Order: sequence, then C-alpha cells, then structure tokens
Amino acid sequence: MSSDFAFDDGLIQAARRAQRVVALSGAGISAESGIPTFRDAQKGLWAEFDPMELATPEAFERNPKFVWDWYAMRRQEMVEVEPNAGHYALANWAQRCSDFSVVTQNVDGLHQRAGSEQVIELHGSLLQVRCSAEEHKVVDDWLELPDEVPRCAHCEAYLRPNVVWFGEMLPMGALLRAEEVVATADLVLSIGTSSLVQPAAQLPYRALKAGVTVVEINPDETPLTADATYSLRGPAGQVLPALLAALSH
Ligand code: BJW
Repeated sequence: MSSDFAFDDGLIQAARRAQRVVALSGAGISAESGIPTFRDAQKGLWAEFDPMELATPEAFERNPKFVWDWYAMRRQEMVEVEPNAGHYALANWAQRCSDFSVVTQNVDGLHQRAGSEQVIELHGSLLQVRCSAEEHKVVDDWLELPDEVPRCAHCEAYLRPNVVWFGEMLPMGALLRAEEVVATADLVLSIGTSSLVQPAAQLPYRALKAGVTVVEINPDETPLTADATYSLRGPAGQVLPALLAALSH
C-alpha cells in the first residue's frame, strides 16, 4: 500500500516491537464517520447551543427536556453512522500484539462496532440511560414521551443519558484501569482529542512519566504536541491505516 505519510524510522521500530499498546481516543476519531467533534459547531436546530454548556448537570437541572432531546438527537445520529478506517485500523492492530486496549472519551460505541474487544469508556455510553437519582441504575428500555423526560420506574426521578458531565466523577473502575494500562504499556497512541478535558488529558503524561513512547495523531496541534514522543499531523482515518501498513513492510 502506498502512503502519503512518511513515518520516522524510530517510530516504526518502536511500534513494530510494541506488544502492550493503548489507544487513547477522542471525538476526532469519529469525525470521519460523520459525528461532529465536541468543539465543532453543532448542526441545524442545535447550531446556536454550546455543547460544553449542555454537558453539565446544571443544564439538565434547568431544562431536563431540552438536554434529553439533545442527547436523543445525538443517539439517533450515532446509530445511523458506521465506524471508519481509523476505528478498523485499531481493531486490526490488536491482532499483532499481546495486549491492546482502547481507552476512549467517546460515548458512541464505534470502537466496539469496529471489533475492538478491550474498550474502556471513560465518559460512559450514550447508548445507555440511567436514573438521575440512583447512579448505578442503568435502564435498557424506556419509553420516549413527546412532552416529558421519561422517569425511573423505581423512584420516579428523571432518566438521563449514562454519560459523564462536567463536574461529575468518572467511573472509578474505568479510570483506574486506564491509568494502569497506560503506565504499563510500551506504546500509547493519543488520537483525535483536544487534550483539554481532565482527567483524560493526564493519561499521556502518566505514560511519558513511565518512559512509554507516546504518539499523537491529530490534524491540529494540541497542548500535548510539544511533549509527545512523535506527533503525526493528519486525519486518523488516513494516518492509522497508513501507519499500520508501514509496520507490516
Ligand atoms: C481529528 C479529526 C480527525 C478533528 N482525526 N483528529 C483540572 C484542571 C482544570 C479543570 C479540571 C481539572 N479536573 C477536572 C476539571 C474539570 C473538567 C475539565 O476538564 N474541564 C476542562 C474544560 C478544563 N473535568 C471534569 O469535570 C471531569 N470530571 C472530573 O474531573 O471529576 C472530578 C472533579 C470534579 C469537579 C471538579 C474537579 C474535579 C468530567 C469531564 C466529562 C467530560 N464530558 C464530555 C461530555 C460527555 C458526554 C457527551 O458526549 O455529551 O466529554 S465533554 C466533551 O469533552 C466529551 C468529550 O469526551 C470530551 C473531550 O473532548 P475531545 O474528545 O477531546 O473532543 P474535542 O471536540 O475537544 O476535540 C476533537 C479533536 O479531534 C481536536 O483536537 C481536533 O483537531 C481533532 N480532530 N478531526 C483525528 N479526522
């Protein structure tokens, strides 16, 4: 396969040797599937609303129906799209190592749909909802109502998407596992994230501190760029398949 990308020899050697690989992913990896990144302007009806302001418990308290509908629209959008070449490249990369984990900030389930098996979801899943009063009561089935937010059958509190909003704690088990896999990896890829949202943004630094090679893949520079061992400029759906192909030559 010919490639528009020229990869550093040191990177290729390190990636060929790597047996414990972790891919840290953000919204950018799903951009080529047609899901807008978080900091992109939202489309249509929602264009005037800032997603950073809707992804908060305060927004849900102020106007639960509005926030519920925004997530319902995004849930619909997600089931209509497909994983892209970047998601598939990561699922295929796993075949060449003894241990491959995806640690994702995304809530869209596209890594799992592409075939990745070990996926740690740091910010929850948009495909699930839960009771807003009982954190661990995840509900598989709910009835959409035209004028109201559906309620928990057990306690009558509103249901809400099972995602992590600003100011909320991440699922502790997921965060601890993520910290462990990055610190014991021999290669960490940071893909399609603005590297701004904590605590996910700390994970590459934990890897660097442990002496792990960190490769950033993003069309734009981020706060991680200057510190990453290698920084590759380009869309994940092109860079990842090209990098994986280069490992096999
Ligand atoms: C491409 C591409 C292509 C485009 N290929 N790339 C320490 C210091 C300061 C603040 C804090 C701190 N610790 C905690 C905070 C507060 C806060 C925080 O980080 N704020 C920052 C904004 C400063 N963090 C939290 O509140 C977290 N909770 C927490 O820490 O609890 C403990 C605590 C609580 C209170 C106080 C202190 C401690 C929770 C964070 C939850 C984030 N939730 C969201 C919503 C999820 C549900 C939903 O989807 O609606 O998660 S917000 C949003 O941002 C979403 C994303 O997962 C997350 C990250 O965004 P991401 O993935 O980086 O996307 P973008 O859009 O920002 O960037 C896309 C990138 O892709 C860009 O770089 C493009 O260039 C690139 N790209 N096309 C590759 N084709």
